[in-house]
Amino acid sequence: MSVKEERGSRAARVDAVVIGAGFAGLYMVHRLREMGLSLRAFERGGGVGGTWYWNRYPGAGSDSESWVYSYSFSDELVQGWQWSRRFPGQAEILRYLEYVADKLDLKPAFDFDTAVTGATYDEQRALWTVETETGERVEARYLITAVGCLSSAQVPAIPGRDSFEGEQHHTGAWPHAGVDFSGKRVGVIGTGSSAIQAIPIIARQAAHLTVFQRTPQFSVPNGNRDLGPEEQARLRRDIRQIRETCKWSSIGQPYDFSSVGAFDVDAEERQRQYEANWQKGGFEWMFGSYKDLLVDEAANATAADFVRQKIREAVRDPAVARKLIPQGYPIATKRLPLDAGYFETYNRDNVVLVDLRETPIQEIVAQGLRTSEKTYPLDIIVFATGFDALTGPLTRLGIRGRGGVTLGEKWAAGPRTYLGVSTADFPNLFMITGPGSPSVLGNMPTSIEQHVEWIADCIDYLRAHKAATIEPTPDAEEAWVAHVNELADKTLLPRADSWYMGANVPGKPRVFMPYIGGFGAYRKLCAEVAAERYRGFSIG
Ligand code: N01
Repeated sequence: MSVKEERGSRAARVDAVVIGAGFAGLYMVHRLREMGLSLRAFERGGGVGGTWYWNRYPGAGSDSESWVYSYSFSDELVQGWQWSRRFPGQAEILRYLEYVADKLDLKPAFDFDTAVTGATYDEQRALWTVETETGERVEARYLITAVGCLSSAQVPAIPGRDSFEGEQHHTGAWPHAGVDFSGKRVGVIGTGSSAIQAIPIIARQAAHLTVFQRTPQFSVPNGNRDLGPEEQARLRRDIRQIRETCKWSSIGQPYDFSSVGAFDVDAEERQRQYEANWQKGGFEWMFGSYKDLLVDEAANATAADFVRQKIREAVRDPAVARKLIPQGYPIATKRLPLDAGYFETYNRDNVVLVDLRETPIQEIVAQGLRTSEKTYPLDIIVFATGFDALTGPLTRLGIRGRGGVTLGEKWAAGPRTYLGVSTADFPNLFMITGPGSPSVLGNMPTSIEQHVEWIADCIDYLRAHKAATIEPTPDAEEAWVAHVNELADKTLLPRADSWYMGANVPGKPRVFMPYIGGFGAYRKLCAEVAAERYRGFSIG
């Protein structure tokens, strides 16, 4: 049977449509199937994996420890898998998701290579009609997006891009066959997390690397290492407790969060603490050091100064170090990257740093990239320029709610949701890790599991009560949006031009999009909403 015929035989009317086959979509499909719902699931990629299907650039991997960067809902899945490294690379994470998909037999539920191009709500029948790029239309009671937060690649509109005669790739749409950098002159645009992972590796492979930096980034060593047999055994023994800690922690991680303020100790002790945590590596450097680094400017400055000094020590040429040292925004208000030898890479003879604040990009030409100073001849350009975060993956689906209004229209001044999982005038639409939920501020699998389970329970409730629809009341949504903003304003995070703020996408409204009240607190709140018969929702 051809793929087309097989698709043709699939149901055109189902209980639920799920979009996406990453961590979120796989678990959602599993839960809905277990509940006995009929469903269709669409994935624009050729296989499972989501983020890890697309982001195959050199050095791509997770900044969450492997043993928590996975599902916790099934003991069998947990015990049947062993991670090799503290921070897993892209290939290992993809293998893990393949393992889960095969173990739970999830692949047959998906139509791969099938992008959703639109979804329209029919108010009379309380049904969604989902359209795909193959021209198929499927009707469903529930529409569930599992499209990730960082899956809509942002390629800057630099004049002349199409005239470039070499290869050009965005980190988030990397060729599956890989890119051969050997003997090549490579340009990387951007210095965010993706670039900071890729640059040390590309520098070792390429003949020459030019890094085009607009904003210098703070970065902390990841301290990655192989997991030895003893650590593996300890993790297997303690994993339940570790995962339970994640579920109630502020960022879905099992860290030893500090309860001490930066000025509760003297400068010498601070230095000792920062250094000790620096040697351990990972985000604990931030969260394990002092509790007030994201809310107190002076406390934050002590951490920022520590990293600035580390950059000075790592980079031999003081002029290059000066360009690399971030100024003008508090540390970790742009998402803090973790690295393996990033700053040291600038000591290599084959690496040049171009400060775009001094010499901005003018255009891309056939043979390379021209700044206001000169033309850099290049064979390959890597766009490590990030994503239209949080809202982009949703608005591009072409979802139309009541009255034909699109999500993009409704969110023209910034995303408006209730709990980050639903939005008024879009009944029975559930967004896994949508804007207004903690999502990207913590460990994604922890956030995803909580949302999937909450959505599954909600659908169960609706079916048990023979209810046709659920959607937030405008008042509840208004209050949630205000709450999300109010919490963000108590922190330093809105101070930076970050993708959390939409600042990396020209014309995007400047609004802090995720919920920063803490993952554990959010989980509790969502549970209370459900227990109070879905407080803030209207059920029809
Ligand atoms: O994207 P980014 P990313 N001209 O937006 C620059 C997650 N992630 O793909 O700062 C020149 O952070 C831009 O400059 P500026 C993680 O949550 C996780 O690196 O806007 N430069 C910036 O330097 C992360 O935060 C992992 O001035 C331009 C860079 O491009 C998120 O994904 C690994 C430009 C974009 O940085 C996004 O990371 C990787 C222009 N026109 C990613 N436009 C792990 O867990 C943009 N830039 C390991």
